[in-house]
Amino acid sequence: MKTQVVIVGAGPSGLLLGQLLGRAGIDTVILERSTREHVLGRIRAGVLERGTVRLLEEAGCADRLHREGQIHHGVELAFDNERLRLDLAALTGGAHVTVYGQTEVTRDLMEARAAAGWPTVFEAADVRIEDAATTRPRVSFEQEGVRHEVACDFVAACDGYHGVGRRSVPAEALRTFERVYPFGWLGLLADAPPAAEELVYANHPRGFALASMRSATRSRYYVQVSLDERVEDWSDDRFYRELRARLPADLAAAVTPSPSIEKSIAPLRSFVAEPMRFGRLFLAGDAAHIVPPTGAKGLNLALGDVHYLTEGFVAHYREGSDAELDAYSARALARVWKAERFSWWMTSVLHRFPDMDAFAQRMQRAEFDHLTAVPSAAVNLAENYVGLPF
Ligand code: FAS
Ligand code: PHB
Repeated sequence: MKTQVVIVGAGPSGLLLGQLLGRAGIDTVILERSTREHVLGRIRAGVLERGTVRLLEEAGCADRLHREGQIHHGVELAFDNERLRLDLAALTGGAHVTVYGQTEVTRDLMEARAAAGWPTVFEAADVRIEDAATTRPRVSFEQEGVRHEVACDFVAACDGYHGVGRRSVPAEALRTFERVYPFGWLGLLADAPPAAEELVYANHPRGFALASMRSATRSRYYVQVSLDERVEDWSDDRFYRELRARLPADLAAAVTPSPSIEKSIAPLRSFVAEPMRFGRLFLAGDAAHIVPPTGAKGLNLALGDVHYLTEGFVAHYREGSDAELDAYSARALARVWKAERFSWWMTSVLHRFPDMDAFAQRMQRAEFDHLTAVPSAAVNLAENYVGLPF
C-alpha cells in the first residue's frame, strides 16, 4: 500500500485530519486498532468550543451538530451551595459553546469518511512506525495474521495517550511533563432530562460534582472519587445520592434518577510531550497531551492540533513549502500549554484534595469570590472556556 499521509487512530483527531486532508485532495489511510463499534461506544467529551465547530463546518461535518447540538450562552460554578452564572456571551462579546457529544462528532466524521470512500483499516493490530527520521517513513500493521506495509510521505499519530505514535519517538528526543491528580471522575450517562439548562461545576466539602448533558433528554453527571474507588461499588442509587449531596439544593431536587446507560471512572492527569514532531512523524491530540476534563478542553485541543497540522500538510503539497510543518509543534504547543494551565486551574479550584489544609480551602473560596468581584477574572475564565483563538 502507498499513500501520502498515514494517520494512526480513528478517534476524533485522526478522523478530522483525514477529512480535512481528503477535502484538500491529499490521500490518507487511517489505521485503527479497534472496531468501528468500539470507537463509537466510547462516552467522552460533551462541550465544543467555537473553533471546533468551525473546523467541523470546514470539514463538511457540522449539519447534524447544528440540528441537534445545544448552544449554551452561560455556565455555572457552585461553591458551598452558592451559585455563580458566567454569562459567556456577555463576557466574550457574543461567543458561546455547543453541547454535542464526542461520540456524535466521531460518528459524523466516520460516516463522512466512509461516504467519501477514503480508506480506514479497523482492527489494524500491532501498528509499527519505522524510518520516521527519513523522507520515506514506513508503517506496518497486522490483520488476520498477515503483516501489511504502507509506504508514505508522513505519519500523523492521532492514537491517543496509550498509542504507538509517541512510543515511536526515541526517548532522548522527547521531553514530557506530567501532573497526576489524586482523584478521578466517576461519570454516569442516563436518559433523563438534565437537572439544569446549562452546565454546573460544583465544589462541595464532599468533593467535586458536574451536572452536564448530551441533549434535552439525556443527562451526563460526574462526581469526584478517590483513586481506589471501583465503578462496581457504585450502584446508580449510591451515585445519585452522592451527586445530590454535592449539588446546590434546588439543583439536586431537579435531578431525575434514571438507570445508567454508561458508568465509568476516568483518572485525571495533565501531560505534555515536547516536541510534537520527530522527522516525518507528527503527534496530535491525546497522543501528545492530556488535560483533566474540568476545563472541557481535551477534545477541543486535539482538534486544534489538527487545524495546525492540516495547514502544514496543505502548504507542503500545494506550495512545496515546509515552513508550516516546521512551525507545527511550536504553534500547537503554544495553545496546548494555555489549555493545560486553564484545565489545571479549574481542577485546582473545584476539587477537594486529600491533603488540603484550611488555608488551601480559603484560597479556593477566594478564587470563587474573585470571580464574582472582579469582572476581568470572569472574562478570563469565559474566554478560556469558549476557546482561545487558533
Ligand atoms: P482518542 O484517544 O480519542 O483516539 C485515539 C484512537 O487511536 C482510538 O480510537 C484508539 O483506539 C486508536 N489507537 C490507539 N492506539 C492505537 C494503535 N497502536 N494503533 C492504531 N490505533 C490506535 N475531553 C473533554 O473535553 N471532556 C471530557 O469530558 C472528556 N472525558 C474523557 C473521559 C475519558 C475516559 C477519556 C479517556 C478522555 C476524556 N476526554 C474528555 C478527553 C478526550 O475527549 C480526548 O481529548 C479525545 O478523545 C482526544 O481525541 P484523540 O486525540 O483523537 O484520541
Ligand atoms: C461532559 O458533558 O462530558 C463534560 C462537560 C464538561 C466538562 C467535562 C465533561 O468539563
